[in-house]
Amino acid sequence: MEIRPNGAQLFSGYLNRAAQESLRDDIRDLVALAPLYRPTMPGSGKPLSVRMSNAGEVGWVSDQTGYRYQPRHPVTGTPWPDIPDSLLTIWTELVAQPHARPDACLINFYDPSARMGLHQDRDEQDFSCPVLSISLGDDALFRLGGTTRRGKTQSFRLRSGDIMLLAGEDRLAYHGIDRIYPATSSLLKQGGRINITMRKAL
Ligand code: MD3
Ligand code: FE
Repeated sequence: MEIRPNGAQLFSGYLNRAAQESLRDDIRDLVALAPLYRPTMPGSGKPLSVRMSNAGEVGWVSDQTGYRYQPRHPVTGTPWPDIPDSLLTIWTELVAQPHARPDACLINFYDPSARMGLHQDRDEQDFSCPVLSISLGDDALFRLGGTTRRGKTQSFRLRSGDIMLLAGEDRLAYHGIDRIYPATSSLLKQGGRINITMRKAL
């Protein structure tokens, strides 16, 4: 479903339970190789509440010196693992532009108290390439605004198995996660929420 003309599309319930379980297991294997770490804010060095890891040629990292894409894990120093085929298949199913291939896959893990403030994703080279986002685990309250910080915003509840495609004008929309609804999914034994985003960063 188009949630905005020429912009964000929400595929509610795109992944069935078996597909969610299989992706969950792929993410478990991935974070065994590239452990979740807690990024810090540029400037202040304040820790984010979301823990992160990546797959792909490059991964998005944040530390006291800034935000950037880099080829190695900031804590272990190891190259990021490959993006699992299961994720590349989903990209191929939903992204029309045949030349666009994701080279970065960011894994965000939210415990029940984690949030993500309103921000734009502007660290990628080519904003004409869409971002694909997959939600797993507990429900989240997602907020989508316009391309300026002080515009109207709309809120949506994202559930396990939902996929959002951010293309067109909404590729540069402000967005954030206001809250997690604890214990709303049984997918993750320890609770919490995983968000996977695939992008072309380079
Ligand atoms: C709108 N992730 O990884 S997913 C992010 O749930 C991020 O973890 C949130 O913001 C999360 O950068 C929101 C939906 C989403 C992802 C990327 C977008 C919305 C977006 C990029 C541009 C515009
Ligand atoms: Fe974002």
